[in-house]
Amino acid sequence: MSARHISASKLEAVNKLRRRSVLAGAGGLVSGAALMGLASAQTPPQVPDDPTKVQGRPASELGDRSSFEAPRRVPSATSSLTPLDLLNGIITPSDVHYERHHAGVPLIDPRRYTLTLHGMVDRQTVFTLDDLKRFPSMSRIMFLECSGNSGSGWTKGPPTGTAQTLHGLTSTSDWTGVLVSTLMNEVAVQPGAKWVLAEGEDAAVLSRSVPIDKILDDAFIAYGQNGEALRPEQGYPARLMLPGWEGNINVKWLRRLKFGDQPFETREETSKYTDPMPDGSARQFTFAMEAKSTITWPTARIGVMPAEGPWEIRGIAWSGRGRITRVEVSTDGGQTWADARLVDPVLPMAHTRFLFPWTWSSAEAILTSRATDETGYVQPSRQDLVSVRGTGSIYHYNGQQNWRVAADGTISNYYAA
Ligand SMILES: Nc1nc2c(c(=O)[nH]1)N[C@H]1C(S)=C(S)[C@@H](COP(=O)(O)O)O[C@H]1N2
Ligand SMILES: [Mo]
Repeated sequence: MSARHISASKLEAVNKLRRRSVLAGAGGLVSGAALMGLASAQTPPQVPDDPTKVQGRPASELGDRSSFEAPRRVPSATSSLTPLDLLNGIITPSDVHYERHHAGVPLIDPRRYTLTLHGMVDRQTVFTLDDLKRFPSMSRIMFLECSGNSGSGWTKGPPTGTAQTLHGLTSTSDWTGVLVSTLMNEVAVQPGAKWVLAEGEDAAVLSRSVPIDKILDDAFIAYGQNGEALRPEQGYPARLMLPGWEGNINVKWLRRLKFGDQPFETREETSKYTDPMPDGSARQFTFAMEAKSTITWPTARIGVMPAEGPWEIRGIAWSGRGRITRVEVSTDGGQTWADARLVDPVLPMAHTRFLFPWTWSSAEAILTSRATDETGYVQPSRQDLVSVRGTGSIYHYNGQQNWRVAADGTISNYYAA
């Protein structure tokens, strides 16, 4: 029988059942509020018994989330973490995009904003924001990731770590802007130019050197994010985007690009953002973020498995070197692996969702994911990563991470001995 032809008495019975199950679920809702990212359980919104009997609220100028939902970043003074374990899909809502500011968020008037291209060019040029928007535009869905993301893996992070607190310095947006190569046509870059200095207009005057090949390949200046203007936290009104490369070099509040014949050796590429190696040397200019993945459900955020039986393990994987081609999941601490299903769209240099059916039988399980990208690179175990890199680094950690589900259902961030 179709819903349209359902009898009045049957409808009444269904509604009664629904009301009862809502009440039965109420206890679970309170304890589950934090883990589901629900708004404060102490002040539940007033909901009618039967929404079909009262007029709903009218349309509005500006929307807001359901008052039952409250995904939040976890902020410190200088950065904030995306709640990866509370999100669906691959696009990070702009208001929970992770943040990393070296000297706070500057306030820049878009009417006075300019971007200057100079140095080894024939025609030094100052572009206004309107100028940038007038050029042929492009859009790209791509992740940003701070090279410090997952850095607690070097020292072994806390058992209470969640996908958000361990890996939340990464987000994916749909960015719109103009290719830097388009602007380069305007200024006539000289043949000897090999590096480009990108400089921000914040109090950190953050600056980095970018090889010209990357600039010519896919670098762009973004002024749009997820259908609206860039958020101030993401570099309003315009920032440099270097697909797949460490967050730091994606200079926000971009005010100039200077073309030169060698790297500029700025603070952020000498004393910072280099990786000490076990032999006493340091890696410099490690731009691309290597393949990584994390299970986003279940994680320590939910504390304990809700029940035994069938569940779907969910997660995200990404690589700064292209598409994710495979994600494997292990439920026995890496002894055996099986392929997870990748969810379309699978885009280069973007978060990619993976799903893995699993039955929890009230026994201990160690859940791990490992990503492979289109170059064939496989995300290493922590042990394999440390055997090459030592433990002296703070940046560029991409080791596999484990969630231990104890026999009593308790979930924790786990490291093999
Ligand atoms: N001008 C400027 N650009 C900047 C930064 C900054 O502090 N100032 N932080 C960098 C770092 S370390 C990272 S990880 C990314 C963070 O980008 P987001 O805040 O949009 O996530 O921006 C980079 N670009
Ligand atoms: Mo960063």
